[in-house]
Amino acid sequence: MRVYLDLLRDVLDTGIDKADRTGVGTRSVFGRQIRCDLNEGFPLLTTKRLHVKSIVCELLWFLSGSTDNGWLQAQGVRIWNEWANADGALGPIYGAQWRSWACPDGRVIDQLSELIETIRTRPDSRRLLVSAWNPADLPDESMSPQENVRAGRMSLAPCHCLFQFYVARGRLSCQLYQRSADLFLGVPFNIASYALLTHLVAHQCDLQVGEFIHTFGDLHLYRNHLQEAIVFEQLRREPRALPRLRLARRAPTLFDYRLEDIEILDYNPHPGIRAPIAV
Ligand code: DHF
Ligand code: TMP
Repeated sequence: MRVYLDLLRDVLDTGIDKADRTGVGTRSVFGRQIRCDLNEGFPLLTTKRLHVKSIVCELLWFLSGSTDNGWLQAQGVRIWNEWANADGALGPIYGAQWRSWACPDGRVIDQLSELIETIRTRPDSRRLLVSAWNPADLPDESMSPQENVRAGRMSLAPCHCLFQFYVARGRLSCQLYQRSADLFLGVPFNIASYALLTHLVAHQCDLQVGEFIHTFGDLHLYRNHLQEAIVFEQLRREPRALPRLRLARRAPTLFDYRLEDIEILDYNPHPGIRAPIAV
C-alpha cells in the first residue's frame, strides 16, 4: 500500500489549509486517483492495524439495506455512533439508497440487485453504476446529524457516493468516486470496503477480480492528525506484504454473506494508531 503513503505525502506537501464543516480544519487537495490490482493481495493497510471486523460488518450492513446503528452496535461496531440518533436512526444513508431508492412515483429501486442482474446478462454495459447521492435526501449542512435525522434526512451526506463496475477478459473492476475523504481515518476503511465489495460481486457473477480504482474529490488530512504520533508515525513505517482474502462459501445471493464467510489471512500490520474523528 505504498500508494496510500504517497497520498499522505502528497496532501502534506501540496495541500492548502482549508476550513470545513466540522470546525477542525484540514490540509486539502482536490482530485486524486489511486489504483490497486486486487490480484496482488487484499488492500488492507499494513502501516497501522485496521479493525477488520468494523469494515466487514459495515459493508454487510450496507448490503442488508439497514440504516439502523443498533445492528452495528450489536456486533460491537461503533464507527457510526457519533452520527446516530438516540434510537439508532441514521436517516436514509447508504443502505437505503443502495437497496431501496425511493422514486417520486412510489416505486422503490434496488440498485444492487439490478447491478448483479446487469453484470450477469450484459457484462459489457457501460451503465453498471450505483449512486448513493440522492439530492432529495441530503442533510442540511448547517444542522447537526441528529437534527437532520429527525427531519427525515441523511445524518451525513454520502462520502463514497458513486461507483461503477467494468468487466473485461473475465475480470471485474470497480471505480469509486469519493467526494470527500478523511485520508487518515476514513480512506483506509473505504479502500478495504470497496475491495471486498468487488470480490463479493465478482464471486456472485463468476468473474475474477481486476482493479479497484479510487478517485477522490476533496482529499484531506484533518489538522489534529498532523502530529508526530499520528500521520508522521505512519509515514516512518515500512509497508509489509498484503494479506489475502478467502471467501469460505459462495452465498446464495450477494445479500447472504455473513461475517464468518469472510476471512482475512496473513495480516501482520504495524500497531494501530489512535486519532480523533471530526464530527
Ligand atoms: N467523519 C469523519 N470526519 N471521518 C470519517 O472517516 C468518517 N467516517 C465515517 C462517518 N463519519 C466520518 C464512517 N466510517 C472510523 C472509521 C471509519 C468510519 C468511521 C469511523 C474510525 O473511527 N476508525 C478508527 C477506529 C476503528 C474502530 O474502532 O473500529 C480507526 O482507528 O481506524
Ligand atoms: P463532509 O460531509 O463535510 O464532507 O464530512 C464528511 C467527513 O467524513 C469527511 O472528512 C470525509 C469523511 N468520510 C470518509 O472519509 N469516509 C467515509 O466513508 C465517510 C462516511 C466519511
